[in-house]
Amino acid sequence: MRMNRVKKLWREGKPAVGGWLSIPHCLPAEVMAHTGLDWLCVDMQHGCIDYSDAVPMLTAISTTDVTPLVRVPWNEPSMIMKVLDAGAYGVIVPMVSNRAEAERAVAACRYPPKGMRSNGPNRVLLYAGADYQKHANDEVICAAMVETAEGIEKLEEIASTPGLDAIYIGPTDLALALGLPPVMDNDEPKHIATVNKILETCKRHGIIAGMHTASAKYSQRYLDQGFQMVMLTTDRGAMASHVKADVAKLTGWTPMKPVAPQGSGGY
Ligand code: 3PY
Ligand code: MG
Repeated sequence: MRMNRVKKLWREGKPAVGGWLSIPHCLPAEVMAHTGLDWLCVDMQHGCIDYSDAVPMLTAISTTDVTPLVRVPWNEPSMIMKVLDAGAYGVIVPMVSNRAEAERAVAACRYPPKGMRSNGPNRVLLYAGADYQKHANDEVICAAMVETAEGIEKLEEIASTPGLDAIYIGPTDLALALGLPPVMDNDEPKHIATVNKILETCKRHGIIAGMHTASAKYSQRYLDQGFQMVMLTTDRGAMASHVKADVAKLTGWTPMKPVAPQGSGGY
């Protein structure tokens, strides 16, 4: 089976830095796959992306060794299985709040007897190779997002779910769950304490801690702390911030005022 770069890095005790895709086309996906990142996540929850967009995006990523991941819209086994069949080497499952939900996500990622994934690899056979089913249970990443009040409360039972590879933090939903404004790179003491607790819990249970950020500064902070799955930038965010920075450099003209200035916590 073709290597899962992220799993390999984790087995070597190294971190994996990734990017986020919310633009529904193969070209930004391919461009992002040539930037040095270890993984890219096709965001079907909040990105403007449906299944027929996701498939060519996975194809574009697979022209490189970047690990293709999908954030599914919800903890729904049929969609988890469909994106894995289409070539995702892992899923990020939003809003996982307890052991039963974590088990449901894991089971959808694993072939029997470990789980309930139905056999029907499609595009993934072209990407991974003919021995895919033999290795898929070990190589496919199942990451559960902890970002709800119940998930924070039941962190211990989620982190100890057999077969779960990682807990990935959604900082803005986490902030809302803590009664804070939905800020992505967050310095609120309550937020920092919860993030630290999730990291410590993941380490104790021998699973990977993942964090979503909106800047290199915060990515570096979480890497230094020991997060092994860190999201650096998004296609949409990178495009907007790069153009805005260039616009600000020019003199001798008056740039248009943006109609919708980007707030915090956007994608
Ligand atoms: C959040 O901030 O809640 C996320 O899910 C980030 O993707
Ligand atoms: Mg979220």
